[in-house]
Amino acid sequence: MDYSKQTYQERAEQTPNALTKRLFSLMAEKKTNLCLSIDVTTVKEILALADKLGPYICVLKTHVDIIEDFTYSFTQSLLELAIKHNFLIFEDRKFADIGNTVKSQYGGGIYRIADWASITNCHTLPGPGIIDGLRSIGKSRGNGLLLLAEMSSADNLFSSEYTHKTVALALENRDFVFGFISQHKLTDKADFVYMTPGVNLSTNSDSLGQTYNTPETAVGVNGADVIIVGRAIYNSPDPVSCAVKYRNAGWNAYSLRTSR
Ligand code: BMP
Repeated sequence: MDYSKQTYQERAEQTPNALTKRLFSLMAEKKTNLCLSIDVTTVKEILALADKLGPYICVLKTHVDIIEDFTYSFTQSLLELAIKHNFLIFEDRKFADIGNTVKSQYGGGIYRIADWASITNCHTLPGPGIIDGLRSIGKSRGNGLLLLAEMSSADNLFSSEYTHKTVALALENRDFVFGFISQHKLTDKADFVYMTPGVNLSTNSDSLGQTYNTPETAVGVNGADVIIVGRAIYNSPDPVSCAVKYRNAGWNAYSLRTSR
């Protein structure tokens, strides 16, 4: 069945995956499919933006290794905001190494990502061992993994064969893999979550190869469940009204898609 026409609430009720259930439920409750990509570089900026924009987002996506004044206590403050505003934290780490190495990168080091980010992602280039390594750290904590199946950057090297093999890996590892970073909905076979970066209402590229679609294209045409928006919101002079604009655009596209 084509579940892109089902509501988030219906998909929350059907899925056996606790993290997917939590995400779709909070999206339905808050009426938002907006993930804020918070790529600013100081703890103060991140926490201030997360507190202001938290009510309008379902997921907050971080790049923890760009934070200049990172301390582990920052992650605890972020978790408090995630509870206060009911959003999930996604560390966009894009792991890409052998299973044994990603275990240490995910669970250890100064970031200890697995302790505070319920969502992370990886490339599938190394093969299934990367998923096994990440699962061995994340599954017992209730975390979930997204596989990078397509990217938004121009002339990227993701072939359709690579994308298909990535989907196959996801299907074989559904106990831990709950979705994709992709530009399209990739299968009707399973209830995966599709998160799509490269979303902007006013431009279709940047100067370094990023390409953008509108929320209408990403959600309405290409079947994304969650839109990921960064600079368009945090560089705006009024991030709150801008986040509301993207939240409404994403939600309207979803409402149209599910009512067709
Ligand atoms: P922006 O909206 O400012 O272009 O940011 C997009 C965000 O999504 C960045 O954090 C980037 O690392 C991430 N991203 C992307 O742009 N394209 C992809 O294919 C995968 C990503 O994770």
